[in-house]
Amino acid sequence: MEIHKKHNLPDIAAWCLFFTCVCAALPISVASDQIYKKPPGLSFVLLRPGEPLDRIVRTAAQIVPSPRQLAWQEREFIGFAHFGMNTFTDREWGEGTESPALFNSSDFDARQWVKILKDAGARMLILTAKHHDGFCLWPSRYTEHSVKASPWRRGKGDVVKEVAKACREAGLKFGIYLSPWDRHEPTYGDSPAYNEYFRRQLRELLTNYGEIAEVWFDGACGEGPNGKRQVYDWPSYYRVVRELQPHAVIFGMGPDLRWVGTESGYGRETEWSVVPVEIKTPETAVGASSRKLLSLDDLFIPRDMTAEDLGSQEKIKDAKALAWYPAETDVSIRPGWFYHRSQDGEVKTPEKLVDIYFSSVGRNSVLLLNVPPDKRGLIHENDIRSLRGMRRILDRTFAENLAQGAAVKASNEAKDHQAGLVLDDDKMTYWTTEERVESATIEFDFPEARTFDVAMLQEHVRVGQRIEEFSLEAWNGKEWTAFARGTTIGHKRLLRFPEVTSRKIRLVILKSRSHPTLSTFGLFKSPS
Ligand code: FUL
Repeated sequence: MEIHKKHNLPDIAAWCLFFTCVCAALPISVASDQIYKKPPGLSFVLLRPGEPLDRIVRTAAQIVPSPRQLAWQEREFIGFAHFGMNTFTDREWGEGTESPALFNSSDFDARQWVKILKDAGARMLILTAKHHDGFCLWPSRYTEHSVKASPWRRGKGDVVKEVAKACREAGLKFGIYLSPWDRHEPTYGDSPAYNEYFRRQLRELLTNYGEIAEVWFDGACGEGPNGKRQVYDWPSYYRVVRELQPHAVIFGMGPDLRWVGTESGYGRETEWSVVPVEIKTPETAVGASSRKLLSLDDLFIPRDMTAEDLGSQEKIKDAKALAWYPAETDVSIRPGWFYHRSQDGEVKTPEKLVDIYFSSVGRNSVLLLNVPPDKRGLIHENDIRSLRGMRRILDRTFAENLAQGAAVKASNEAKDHQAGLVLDDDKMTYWTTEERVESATIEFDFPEARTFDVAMLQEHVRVGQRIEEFSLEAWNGKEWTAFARGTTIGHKRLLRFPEVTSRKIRLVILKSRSHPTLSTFGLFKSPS
């Protein structure tokens, strides 16, 4: 169990939740008292077998993101750079037999990558430090198959270092993709030996390049030269990450972030950040360290989470454990992940990228957009054009929140959480209802009629994700008519609908797992 320094839940509720859920399932000795000095906000709970559904739903509504998950979520849009041996061989998956002599960029400029992505709105950049072919973009001590054997910068270059530095200079976070599948490394398939090799490489990357904010683990696995299938020791990889970069989130085959389940850029309409997770039995995992509180890291078993419905009441009712495990949506600006000249004419249009933004960031996910640098070591002009076009549309769309200036009132308000707080710019303030009030209405009265076709809703996910169903309605002088409907909101929900002109609108929260919260409400008009 992860203990956070934040205390997001009402103290008593958090204490009880923690106690019932964790102690019910763990050996009592695990619950050593020094752990309980401060009730934590929980990102992970074990459920007691046979727990009634209403209790499970209430528990789910109180699970919160860990500080590192929250920081990641608030970044919203991340750049991805697939660059490596495949850039030069014109392939997507190398075989590991490629000569390092092929790796050579004439105009390599990491600052250009970072500037382009930052201008597009990205707040972090993840680099493929090693893809499946095993070629390392940094001069690893543990292999010769790296930039140091290449002609680029006469073998003295380090792509990871240059990209990390460019990110730091520009104020972007930096993340690494390190492929566990390695088609070059001779120890691959000899599981203990390769696990050690992989951990050493992780250590190099997490030690020598400053802050790393995300570590991306893909699950691809194959056989080594010995004909044996490699067995990855995931928990030992997580331990290296936690030790060296405790603020980094682990994506994919790790316990912090899940793959949304498609590479199209389109997330789910209904996207719960709290979902059932597959775990080892706590008794097996606890081992000898009875004084140590278990974290999800100790118990986590990676599994396929690509189904359409992951977090509905139907799905959580038989769960053994629930965790805050949000979705990251990866997609490439081109058909391939790596640069291919033949795809220069197939770069996604600005309009397509905007649609992807609405369907990822706007569906309670984080967008991870891959923009692969070309053989020169630069982002191609066509990609730049599309990114600039996307940014222009987004900037014009979100230039003015047309809900500002409205008189706001709600059917119910908790003390210090007035309805008007949804219009301030402070992400820490929010509207909520009194406990047990799980459906509510919040009304916006404008001084004059306003025209809009985009809505933005944000829950205050620091206290959990709760809203299950809502509608947006406009007053036409006689009655309320719905112009948009939705299910989950989470960190951010963006909705597009045919233009509406009205003096009065309302958000109706039809169903919520606990008293609903809303930290931001916005109405916008997209450029014609
Ligand atoms: C996949 C890899 O096999 C692709 O080459 C790419 O890196 C993508 C982001 O992840 O699993």
